[in-house]
Amino acid sequence: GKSVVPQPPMKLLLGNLGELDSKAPIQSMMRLAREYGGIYKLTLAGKDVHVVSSQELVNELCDESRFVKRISGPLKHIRDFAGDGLFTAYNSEPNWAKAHRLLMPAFGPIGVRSMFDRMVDIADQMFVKWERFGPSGVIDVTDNMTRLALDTIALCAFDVRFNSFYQNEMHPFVAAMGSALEEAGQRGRRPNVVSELMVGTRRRYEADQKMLARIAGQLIVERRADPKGLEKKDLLNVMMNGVDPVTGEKLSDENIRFQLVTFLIAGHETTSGLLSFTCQLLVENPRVMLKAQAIVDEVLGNNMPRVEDLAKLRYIEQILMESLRLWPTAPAFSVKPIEDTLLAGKYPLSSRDTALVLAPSLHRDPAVWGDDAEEFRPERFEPEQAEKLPPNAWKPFGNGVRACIGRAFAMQESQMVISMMLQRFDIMLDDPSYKLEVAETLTIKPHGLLMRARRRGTGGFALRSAIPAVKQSLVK
Ligand code: FDE
Repeated sequence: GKSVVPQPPMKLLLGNLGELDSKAPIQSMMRLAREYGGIYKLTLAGKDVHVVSSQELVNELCDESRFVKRISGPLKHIRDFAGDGLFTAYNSEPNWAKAHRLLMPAFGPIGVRSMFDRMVDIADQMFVKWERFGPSGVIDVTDNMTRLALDTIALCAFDVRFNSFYQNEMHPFVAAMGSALEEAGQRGRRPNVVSELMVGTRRRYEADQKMLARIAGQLIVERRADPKGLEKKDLLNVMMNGVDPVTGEKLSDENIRFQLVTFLIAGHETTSGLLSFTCQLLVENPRVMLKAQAIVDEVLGNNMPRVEDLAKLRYIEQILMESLRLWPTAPAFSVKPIEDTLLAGKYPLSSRDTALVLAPSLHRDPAVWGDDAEEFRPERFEPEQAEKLPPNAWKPFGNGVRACIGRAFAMQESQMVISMMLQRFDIMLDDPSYKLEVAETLTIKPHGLLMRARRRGTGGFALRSAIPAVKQSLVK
């Protein structure tokens, strides 16, 4: 028979809106998942959202013969400036499949290997800065990682240098993107009439969108004007010159502009959050940090990392996977049934319904991850352990054809950055009593995380004292 999906009590007019902290809706949903379980329903702005977080039910939602990506909530508003770019395109829009076919090879594991040196170039800029700051300099981790991730995607994908480490103010594109994303998020929670009435906010939103389109358009114009540039094999050229084998068509300038905005949006917030959470988790877990540092020392010594080294730095990859388990920086994705169906044979879902996969709660499902699910333990992702995980238990990159195209890119970048950081520095919290606070926009990231970094080999922090002792005993 059919079962009723649990739902928190509704308030007149507001439905379940009052259950969600407007500054931290994901953390509110995580709390509700602990209270109501692996599936519950929220009525928001008159629409029902099924929040799903047990592996058993998520596994069903990942069956692409029954469920497809739904563009809902904030994503619908991000279409205002990302249009039919890959992230926000409706499944039925022809530009999705066209751009997907054109860009997949460039973003595959082989394509991103050719971007390695440019990734190192940006990381080196950040670390040189840290070195010059010295051990008493306070590093705003999320700010640094955002500059790094943004400069990296811009250089690798479009051969443009934002030079974020050479200026205090971030590039105007970043400010416009940040505030447009923020407003898109707010619009998801606000009735349309209210948004229309907020004249000042609306004007700024429109100005931000114009700015994004203008900068993206400028990149296309500059590339077209520079004949040498056309020989480059970066993403921009693939988009400008590539012909889709199926339709025999090229992408339009408008669509290329949307893709540029999309890659900058999708490629920097999520990756910078991943790197920031990883720093926080490392300083909180000295055992893991020391183990990782010993491995990095063995593989890299004093050399600059090469792309071939990454295969030997599997433990760093496991650290990133474990970081994405606890704090998946794109914390949720939505699907809808292709036709009316029963979830687990008992919960009715219609094709008008939205099911939201809540990754941070899925990634803590005790049936899969055990009693120590809250613990940071990268050994979970040792190949033999990971093989035993049930399907679709770990979904930080979304699902199926609409899964993250930037996965290999983001993982390669992050693995290199964390390895280089551990190779060169001992890191510590600026305030040892700092406790993790998670800030939410469309993505999640640590709030107020301040660190210091001491160049290694010049007498380290207390934490490091274990390593010289081991080395000495080996020498004797
Ligand atoms: C996508 C994505 C996703 C899905 C979403 C939905 O479903 O809605 C997810 C979950 C993600 N992504 C996640 C992530 C994380 C990280 C770290 C990242 N991500 C990164 C990156 C980088 C880059 C460049 C990117 N990313 C990009 C992207 C794109 C384009 C997309 C869309 C796809 C399609 O086709 O749909 C995504 N991404 Fe990511």
